[in-house]
Amino acid sequence: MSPFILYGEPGWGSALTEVQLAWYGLDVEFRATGHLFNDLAARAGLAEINPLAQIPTLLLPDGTVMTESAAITLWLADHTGSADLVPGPADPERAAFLRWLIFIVANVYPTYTYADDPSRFVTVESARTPFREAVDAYAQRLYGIMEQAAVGPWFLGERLSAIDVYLGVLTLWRPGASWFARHTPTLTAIAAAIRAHPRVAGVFARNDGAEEDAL
Ligand SMILES: N[C@@H](CCC(=O)N[C@@H](CS)C(=O)NCC(=O)O)C(=O)O
Repeated sequence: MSPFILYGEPGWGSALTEVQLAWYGLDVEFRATGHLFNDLAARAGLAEINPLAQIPTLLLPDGTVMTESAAITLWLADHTGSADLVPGPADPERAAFLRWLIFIVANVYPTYTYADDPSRFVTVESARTPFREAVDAYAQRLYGIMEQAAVGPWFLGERLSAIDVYLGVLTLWRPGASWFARHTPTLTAIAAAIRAHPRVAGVFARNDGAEEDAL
């Protein structure tokens, strides 16, 4: 029996956690939820564990339910005692790490929450497309800010971190690979490097191409 159970879908946000579990060599059972927007039964099933019906949802070895990818990121670093992906309190990159981790989950990730299925938030049908376009444009502005902040060769500089894992996954999504390549070359290079990293390349291969750009 695997000590961790990860609810997810290939290419979705669960990949953030799946990559980190693989990085640390932690054994996990992956349970596919089904398409959370198209399949009501999939939503209802996951909602029994996570009332928001979002992925990643992770069951810890003691049965505790963990949600929120950033919280899981910090918890896994504590659990493993490793500073590989999360700079420790005395690390000079700690402040930048925390800033950009929270920037991603507080600013970038919600643009997908609101624009993936605008009908959940916009009752007037004719307003949904312009709403989605506005939210997607805001996301592009956020990625532009991250592009300016990226140091290279990894986001924080010489040191790889979980921010790079996020970039490897987020750049699989809207606005799509060609937009990222044209407008955010540094983020694109970081994403390519983490996806090719021998420690996690297999997990990225399982998740790459699975998520429709169109979501
Ligand atoms: N704040 C959450 C966001 C998770 C999230 O939005 N995941 C998406 C998949 S990429 C999801 O489950 N969407 C379904 C929904 O919003 O109903 C986190 O950081 O883990």
